[in-house]
Amino acid sequence: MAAPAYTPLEDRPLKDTICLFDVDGTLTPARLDASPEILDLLQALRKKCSIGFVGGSDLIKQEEQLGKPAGVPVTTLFDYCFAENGLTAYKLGEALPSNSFIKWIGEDKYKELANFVLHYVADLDIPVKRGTFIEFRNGMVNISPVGRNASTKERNEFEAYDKEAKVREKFVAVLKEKFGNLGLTFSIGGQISFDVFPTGWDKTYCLNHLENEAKKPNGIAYKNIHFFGDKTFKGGNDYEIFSDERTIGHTVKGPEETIQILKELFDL
Ligand code: M1P
Repeated sequence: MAAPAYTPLEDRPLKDTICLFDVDGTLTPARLDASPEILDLLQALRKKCSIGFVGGSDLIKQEEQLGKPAGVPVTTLFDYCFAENGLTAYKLGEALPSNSFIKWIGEDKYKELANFVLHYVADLDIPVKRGTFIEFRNGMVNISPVGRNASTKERNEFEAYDKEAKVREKFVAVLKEKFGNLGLTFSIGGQISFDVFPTGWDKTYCLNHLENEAKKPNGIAYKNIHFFGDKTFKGGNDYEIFSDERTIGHTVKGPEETIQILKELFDL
């Protein structure tokens, strides 16, 4: 596919409508590539309204899952690209202001948090420890008592141990007590770790960019913001944006259902 041509946003028939899509499980099967069918449908939709994706992982991942199968950069496929929930953002191929965990928290407070975490891990008596107890990411830190270098077997064993010993729950309770005033969210999502990020830096973060757009001269104030996601249940990472009063939420079981709903809603 050549980089798709597009009509200026303000000239589209539904110019105050935007469709935002989660990536994994919504535009693509989990961790896999987008199909030619959904890529074509998105370009047909783009003729009618604005389109964007909002993914939790970084742009490299979305490039692999969306851009590579289309054979063009992902930033040419969507009007808005929101990687890491919008901490990295593009509008019509141009970068919008970015943000990061370290910018937000500052070096001094981060050092205090990291030092405390490493001391706490050092004092933990758990069956196995490996390496990388703090993984520093752009939008968050990920903390793991066993360490992110754990093998698959060690992961499974830690997960089973943690169900009984509640290592992560207790760790999070202590951190909330000590650093609760910083406005951080602690989220136990996976097997061996928990994520720490500023409260509100979920997928609703990307809506800030749309609000900023509306304030620009000739900027569009989107009246209808459709959001499509598969993890829209409480505790799922689509929940906050799905239930936000600024969006019209759609729950899908996978890309096939996204296609079906888009065809019905937008007469495609
Ligand atoms: O997607 C859920 C979590 O998956 C991983 O967690 P773990 O390594 O503990 O299984 C991490 O990528 C984590 O950040 C993420 O929230």
